[in-house]
Amino acid sequence: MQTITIRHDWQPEEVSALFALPLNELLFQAQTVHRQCFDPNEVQVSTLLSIKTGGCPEDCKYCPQSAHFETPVKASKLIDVEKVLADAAKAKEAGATRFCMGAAWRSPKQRDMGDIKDMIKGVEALGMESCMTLGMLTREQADELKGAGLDYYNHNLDTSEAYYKEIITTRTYQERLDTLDNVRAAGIKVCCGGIVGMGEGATDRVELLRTLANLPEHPESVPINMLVQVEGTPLNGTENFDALDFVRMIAVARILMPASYVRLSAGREQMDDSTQALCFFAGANSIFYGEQLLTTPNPSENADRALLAKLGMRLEGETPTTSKNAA
Ligand code: SAM
Ligand code: DTB
Ligand code: SF4
Repeated sequence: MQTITIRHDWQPEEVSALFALPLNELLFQAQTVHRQCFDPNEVQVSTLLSIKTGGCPEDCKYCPQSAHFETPVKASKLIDVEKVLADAAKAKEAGATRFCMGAAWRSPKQRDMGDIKDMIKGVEALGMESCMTLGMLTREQADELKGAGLDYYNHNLDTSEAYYKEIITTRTYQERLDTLDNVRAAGIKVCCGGIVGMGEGATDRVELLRTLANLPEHPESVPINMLVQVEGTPLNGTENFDALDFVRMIAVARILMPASYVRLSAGREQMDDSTQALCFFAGANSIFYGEQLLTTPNPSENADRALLAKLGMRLEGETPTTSKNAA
């Protein structure tokens, strides 16, 4: 079997050339790489929960949770540990293997760290993987979360460094990279990706994927989000992003980061089955599972089970014979 090469020296022209391939050629290359590292019929599923919603001091132009914009999201405090663990148990029952907890913070406050660590310990005790996304972390905070048993930290670069300034003014790209370094140094697995459909150009998509692939280590998980447009956010009303360009984004991510999980993330509620099927063929092998993302809708578990059954796919960890989606 051909050995897979993990590269960290992707050049702009090489990545642009992948995007420019005829779609069939690009999909064939991506599926070939995918099969060298993964079972093509398996999908890893994580369930999301917003543990602290809205009122965020950051001004990310896509986000309904920013306090800078009038959106339908109602702000609330950090929710109780018991409620989080009850939701995690339900997600496990439904088939999720990872529970991802998100907070609308610039960075966690020390006073909240006790509850955060209890949530991590509780999720681990259920036998699930834990993931948190809480904003920027210092090295000390990353060490503290690692000490509680945290498996993954999600912190997205969102777009290219050049376009970042158009989207967020309250923090820098370098601060995002510094948090990723802190998470990595603490020994936590990295979940890092971005959003397309924010009015960025093709070069910004090339640069986002190139930045991710040229990190010292590839993120173990790479979420590719399609912008979910929410009333009141500055990006609401942006021209819809072409579905096949989204498929290309997944395929190039797969080729650049062969051994990483590429997550078909936000935006599935607005996508038809054929687009999602093409994303899986392009190398997506992970999704958010459960009827809510953080504040916006996601397909229901039943709808996803039906889609996976139609595609002859199964949840990671389920054997073909015990697959609940066969029912
Ligand atoms: N506040 C923390 C932060 O920004 O890192 C954690 C939560 S934040 C909501 C997590 C990620 O959700 C963002 O980095 C962004 O990539 C994604 N996101 C937020 N709003 C979105 C939207 N409307 N459409 C697609 N993705 C979105
Ligand atoms: C990621 O890349 N996408 C998720 C998760 N990481 C935290 C969040 C998507 C949020 C979509 C908008 C919302 O539901 O508020
Ligand atoms: Fe706050 Fe995160 Fe939303 Fe930005 S993406 S406004 S940091 S919750």
